[in-house]
Amino acid sequence: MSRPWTSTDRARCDEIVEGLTRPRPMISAKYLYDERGSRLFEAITRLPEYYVTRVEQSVMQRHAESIVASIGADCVVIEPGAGNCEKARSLCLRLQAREFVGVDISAEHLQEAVQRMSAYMPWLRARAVAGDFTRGMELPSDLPLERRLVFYPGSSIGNFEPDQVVALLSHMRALLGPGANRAGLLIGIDLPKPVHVLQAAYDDAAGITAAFNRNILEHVNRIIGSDFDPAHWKHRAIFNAQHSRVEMHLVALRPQQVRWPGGGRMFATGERIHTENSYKYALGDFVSLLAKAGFQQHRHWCDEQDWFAVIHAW
Ligand code: AVJ
Repeated sequence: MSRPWTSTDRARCDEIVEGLTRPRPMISAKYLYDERGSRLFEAITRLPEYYVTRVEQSVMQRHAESIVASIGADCVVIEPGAGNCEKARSLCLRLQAREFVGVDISAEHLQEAVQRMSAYMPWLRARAVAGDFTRGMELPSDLPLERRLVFYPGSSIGNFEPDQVVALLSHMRALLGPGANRAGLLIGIDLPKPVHVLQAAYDDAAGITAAFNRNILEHVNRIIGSDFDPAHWKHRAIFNAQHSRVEMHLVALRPQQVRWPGGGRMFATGERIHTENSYKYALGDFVSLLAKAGFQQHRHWCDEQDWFAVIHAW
């Protein structure tokens, strides 16, 4: 590695090792998204079984006029976890937004995506900010305080624990700035639906989600210097009805010793590492969380099967 070792690297290592050495081992879902993981996730969004992206897009398309009318003109769109900015691009176009700020941990790709946006919409001032919004990042100091809209599509909020969600939503509300002139929050929520649909969406026939899940081990190997062999782990997705969430796990296919500098642990056959929760909120439950975070009013739009909701809250 050519990059100098930083205190953030240290914190990441400590966090991962702490999770791996628990009686019920886990790795935070954010480590699914290295370079390869992000590419695999994009492949997931095109799978026939993964309805999430397609249904959200169809809701945004079908109800575009009404969504745009609800939000209003002259917006400053802020997107945490912007990635390739594809969803923001069509939103900014429809809204005829004034400014766009994409925030993401990996700034390189974001920078390119943001440049493509400005090329496509010459009137739009588009900028990239490197940062982790869950840890409180800084927006450009010259960003207008008026008419701010936080855009959080894709049901990404479903990856957080319900007890973190209110804090996160409050944080988003704080980004909107003071005053009554806020444009609000536009957020995508994946709703509860038949278990076989969820099961297929998180365990597709082509095995892309399995590769995506196993790839977390290669990412972890690079971060903490461990020697996980992904071939010795099987992908498992289960719907936990009690918590209304899809869980991803990696199941050990044989007994194995995994080592890393300064430690390691034994895994027995069948032992699992929990890698992701994807919560499915009933609309009313999510609206209560929004209210707790200070969003008193909302409008929402769904597909005809009520699989996915796009909510505008303010
Ligand atoms: C990016 C968090 C919305 O939970 O559906 C896709 C991630 N995990 N397949 C989701 C994911 C497995 C995805 N989110």
